Formats: sequence, C-alpha cells, structure tokens
Amino acid sequence: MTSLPRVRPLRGRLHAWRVVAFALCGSLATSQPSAAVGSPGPPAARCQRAAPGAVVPEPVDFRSHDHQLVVDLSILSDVAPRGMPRYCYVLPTGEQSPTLRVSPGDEVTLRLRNLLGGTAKSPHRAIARATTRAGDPCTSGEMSPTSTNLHFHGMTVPPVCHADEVLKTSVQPGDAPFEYRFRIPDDEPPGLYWYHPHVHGFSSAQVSGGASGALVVEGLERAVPQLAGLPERVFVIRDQALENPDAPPSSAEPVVPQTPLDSDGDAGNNNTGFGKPAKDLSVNFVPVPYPDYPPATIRLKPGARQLWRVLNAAAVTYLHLALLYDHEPQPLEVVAIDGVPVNWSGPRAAPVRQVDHIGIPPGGRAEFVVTGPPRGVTGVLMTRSVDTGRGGENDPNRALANVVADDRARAPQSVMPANPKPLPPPSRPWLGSVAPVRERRLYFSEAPANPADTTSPTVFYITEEGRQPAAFDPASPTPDIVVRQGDVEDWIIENRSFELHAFHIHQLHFLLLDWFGHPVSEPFLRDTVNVPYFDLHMTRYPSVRLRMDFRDPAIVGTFVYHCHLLEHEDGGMMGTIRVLPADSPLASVAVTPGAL
Ligand SMILES: [Cu+2]
Repeated sequence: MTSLPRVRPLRGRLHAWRVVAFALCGSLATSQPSAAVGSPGPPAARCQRAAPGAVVPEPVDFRSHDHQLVVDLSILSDVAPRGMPRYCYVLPTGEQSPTLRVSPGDEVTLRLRNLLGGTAKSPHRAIARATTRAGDPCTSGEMSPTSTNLHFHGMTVPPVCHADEVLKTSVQPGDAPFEYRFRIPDDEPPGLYWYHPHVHGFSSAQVSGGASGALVVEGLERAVPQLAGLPERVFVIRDQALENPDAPPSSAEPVVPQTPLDSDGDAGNNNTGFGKPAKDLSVNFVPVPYPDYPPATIRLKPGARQLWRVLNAAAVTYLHLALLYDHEPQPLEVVAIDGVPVNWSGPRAAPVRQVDHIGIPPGGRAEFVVTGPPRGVTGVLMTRSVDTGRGGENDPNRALANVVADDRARAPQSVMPANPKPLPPPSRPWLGSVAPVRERRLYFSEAPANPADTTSPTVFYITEEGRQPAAFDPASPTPDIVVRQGDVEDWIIENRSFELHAFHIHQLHFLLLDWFGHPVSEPFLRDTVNVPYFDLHMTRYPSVRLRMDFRDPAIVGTFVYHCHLLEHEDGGMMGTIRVLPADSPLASVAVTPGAL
C-alpha cells in the first residue's frame, strides 16, 4: 500500500507484510429548536463516555429532509476523572457527535454554540495568541483554549465565512450560536467526511478530547452498485491522552526497550510493535486503554455482510486495520478512500479493491465491506503497528474490538438504498489526464525552537522550496502560495524529518501519482496522504507527488494545507494558499524555481 507507512508484520500468525501496488497498501427529525441546549449540567457529566469493553454504539444519524439539513450543535468540555480534558459535540436532545447525512444539492444550516469552559492547555498557546481581534466571529481570528470553529474535512465547500473557513472564523463562549450555511456541491463524491474544530494552536487538544463527528455524503451505492441494500455503520476511531501513563506494558507482551518521550510528551516509536503507545484509542467513544487494551464489542449476525465506514479522527495516531478470524486476516472489500469511490476515474476502474489490511492516516477514511464471522467464531478488529520513524510516536499492535457472531445482534440503523440510479458523469475531465501547468516542491521539516538547545520544544514547518522555513503565522496577510482557479499543478511533498507526516489540504481532493519513488495509478482521489520519514541511510528525501486540482469554480479564496498530525499543525506545520479568480493576470501567480 503505497500511501501507508512501512509496517512491521505482527509476530507469528499474521501473513507477512506485502507491498501492494494499490495504495490502500434511530434517526432524528431536523429543525430542532436552536436554543434548546439550556443548562449544560454538572461539569463532570457533560461528555459521557462508555466503559471499556462495551458494545460499540452507533452515532445517532441526523438526516436532511426536503434537501435541508438543519442542526444545532453545542461544543462542551469537561474534565475526566483522571484530569484529562474532554470535548464533545452535543445535540439539543443530548446525543453526542451525530453523523450528519446529506446528499449532493442539499442545503446545510448548522448552528454552533460554544459552551467551552476553559479546560484546554496547549504548549503552542504563545504562537496561537498572535492575532486577537474579538468581536465579529467572521473576522476575529481569536485563537485561545476556549475559541472554536468548524472544518468540514474533505468537502469541496467554499473557503468563506459561514461555509468552511478556519483562518479568521472563531466563535467564543457567550457568542450567539454561529450559523454555518452552505450547499453540498452537486459533484461532491459520495462517501465519508467529517467535522472537527480547527483553531490553530488548540486543534489537537479539542480533537483528541473528542470533538469530532462523521459526515456522510449519501450515494456511494450509486458508484458501487454492489452496495445496494447493504446495512452500513460508522466507526469513529479517536485518540486521547493515556489513562494509565505510568503503567508497565502488559505481561502478555514481549519485553521491549523503554520508549523515550518525544517533544510533545508522547511515547516515542521503539520500532518493535509493542510497548507503551503515544495515545489511547477509542471506538465510537468506547475506550480501549493501555496497557491491557480491553476490546470493545461489535456484534453481527453470523456471516452478515456490512459496509463499515471508518474514520481516523485521531489527533496523532496512525491506524493500520486488520480483521482477524481465528488469527487469519479477513478480506476487506474497499469501496471508498477519503470520501471518494475507488472507481471515481470512470467505469473502467474496479469498484471494489480487496485487501487484508489497510492503513488510515490521521484525518483519513476508509470504507469497506466486511463479512461477519461464522457462528461460534469471535474475530478481532485490530490496528497493527506503524513504523512512524525514529522521531515519531509509538503506534503499537493493539486490539480495538472483538467481532462477535450473534444471532440476536441488532441490525445497523442504516441500510443502503436498494435500487440506486447511476451517478451523472463528472463535469470535468479526470484529473489524471490533465497536464499540470506548474510544478512545486514543498517539504516538511522540524527544528528545536532554540538551535543551541536540542531539548527545547520542536518547531514544525512546511515550506515551499526556495523559501526560508517559518512556522505558520496566523497574523501574516500574505499567502504562502498563490494559484489561479482553473489550473492543475503537480506538488512534490518531501519529508526532511525523522518522522511520518500526513499532508492534507482543505477544499479539494488530489491525485496521488508517486509514493516514495514508486509510480502509482490510483483511479480515485484523496485529501490526506502519508509522506514517508527520512532516515540517515537514505540518499534522498522521501516524497510523494500529488496532482492538485484547482479547477472547481467554487473554490476561490484563501485556505490552508498542513500536516494532519495535529500536534504538528498546532506547532507550525501549516501554510496558506490563495486561489485567485480564473481571469486574474498571470503575473499575480507566484512562479517558483520548479515551474514547468
Ligand atoms: Cu506531521
């Protein structure tokens, strides 16, 4: 799988890692009253979480009606019993993190109320405090522990206030509910997207505290007819600070070297597949804490086939999923990546890609069909270890959930429509067949804040070749990159650091052309991709080549690209891009040394 980090095989019973060319290497009514949140309740009970081992609940579905989705969400925070901050999105009816379900052409009205209480801490507060102009939430740019906003990850929605703008939009506690209103584009690929806060300096704290939810653009069965009539369910996998940071690893694990902490205080990669992880994981808020990883519980009728829509909403943790029955990896029939059907390039592409493991970087999504275990067999959904580099976090092997064959298992709450109409043909030529007008080279790098003190905090950069590395500056009025709407560019993203990074850009999808020197031919698009880490034995920096699509006439304005490991983004690894109107003079587009 080309966009995956290189991965160690599990000891013993799993098949050896193979290089795979395919780069996978009860609903509520809308129109809730807007002011119905009322008293948020006692602080310790605002963001309820399940007990370890619990049956994985499905997030409540919140569907559009008559092409309108109207939803009131409040963001709350509290402190868990062991002192960790929690965040949650709550409906007026009390459910957390609803799955918003829309169709192309629908109008979304989302009223966000900020009820944060000020429990967040960020090591990057000094950076984030650079601009403060409180008042109008569209222009304030306030970035503080209690500021918040929303990003609709993957959606091709305009980068303007009230739609999907995160550079200036900031909602404070006490503000009136802030209204997001936008139309789902007619050509939005059907699949799994998500929403989360995007306040620079505080994204990691809020997201790892639990502020995230799924957004489904309906119609995947229109691209993949094999899905017609299939039950489907959403799994949101989050990470959070360790519940038991001082515990030794389970005695069932081999003894491995002590992991050093990285500059963020996370357990560093020990390159064994075992030992203390950087973060705990949860599955739809059912925690699976270190050191014993008590699996959550997923029940299916024996042999039942379901579409699983899996979102990696972790702030820093890479997922590498496998489904084992009697220790044997089971086929995962992948139908969409990052909200895009795997046959998006056209009818000649296969609608289903079969793999037996799949990597998902932070921010990424994978949608695949599984077949439940036969009667009498209990399977396990696990995440295998990911080698994040000598400078990366420790992402060891661990179970996520037992997958139990149960004749009495409840049917999932959602079923794919039975008689799908085919999707209309795309409005623009396939991105892979469009010649780029320009090539740029960008690179990830890291450096200690004080060059004379290698133990000082790490500053994170993403820089266009030819410019000086500089941490993201929210006060800067000058975009880092300027392009023209209508253009297609190739971007080479290099990694000059010793850890994995995940490149993400707002407002558009891109085509992966080359991963770590290997040309790939993917008939689908992504919005988040791994960039392999550098190590001293390498003779050149690892890179990916991406074809960037600025043809969408709705995407004009200024937005961001960044690493989706949110500790890195908060620490400076973000840049701005301005897409000028198509008729702008060419001279206004910065042409870099790598231009074609
Ligand atoms: Cu990163």
